[in-house]
Amino acid sequence: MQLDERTVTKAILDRYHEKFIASLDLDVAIVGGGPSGLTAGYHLARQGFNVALFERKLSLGGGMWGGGMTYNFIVVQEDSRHILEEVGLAVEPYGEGYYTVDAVAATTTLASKACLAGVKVFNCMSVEDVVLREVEDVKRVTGIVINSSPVELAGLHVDPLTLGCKFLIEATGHPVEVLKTLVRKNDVRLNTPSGQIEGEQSMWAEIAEANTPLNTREVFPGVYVAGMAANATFGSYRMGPVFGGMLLSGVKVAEEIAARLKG
Ligand code: 48F
Repeated sequence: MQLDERTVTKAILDRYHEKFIASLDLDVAIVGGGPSGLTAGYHLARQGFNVALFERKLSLGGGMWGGGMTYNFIVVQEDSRHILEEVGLAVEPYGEGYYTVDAVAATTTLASKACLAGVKVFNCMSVEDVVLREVEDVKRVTGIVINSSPVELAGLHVDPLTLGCKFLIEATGHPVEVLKTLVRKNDVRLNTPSGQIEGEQSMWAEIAEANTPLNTREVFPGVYVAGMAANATFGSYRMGPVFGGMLLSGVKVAEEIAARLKG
């Protein structure tokens, strides 16, 4: 065979086009490829749902690569270690109730599992807005508005494209970026005490970890919050390089959305 560069180009264009077209009507759009988004994606895609994940950066993994302050180990607790063990990671006990995991192994494994389970990953792609519709007199998010990250970073005036989804998972971490856009641009109330984003509080790992799965829920018709975004939305604390809550949140949001998609 003679290697023809034009065939390489066509192969890439065709495959990306196929993936894009297959993502026009998603069951679930996940925004953010950190640990909560990846875990949610893996648990949804393995059940056969049409799931895509949008990540602004080139690499998946969000804030998990660097462990704590670039010392690249993460800590998880007893109730979440099984999530990492199930995907084949070595989880090492450290004292009573603490477990450590290599941060790079955890990040790459969660990313790999999500991809292999069938999550359609759009890296280098930013979600800049949502699509709103009134369904039976109730406003609901029915899609996402995306743009290429280099366009966004360069501040170029290029219009975005739009994809449809039954559910959106807001997993953008500390900035809660997509939900912020929703409340800034629209006269809407969230399912939070103030109806708005409550805002993240300082470090209190124990409370924050307990709250992350509890705060993982639907905050607006069609929109679930997961991971650190869930805590920031409901006004809870940050927790630093303890990742149990992120993983439990990813599993919980997948279970809740799967039940609704099946129901
Ligand atoms: O921050 P991130 O890792 O979110 P997470 O899954 O996990 C939080 C932990 O990493 C850590 C912590 C807990 O131990 O406090 O911070 O909640 O990943 C969020 C990802 O979302 C991407 C961003 O680049 C990051 O990789 N992201 C943010 N906004 C957008 C986005 C956007 N508008 N479009 C696409 N991706």
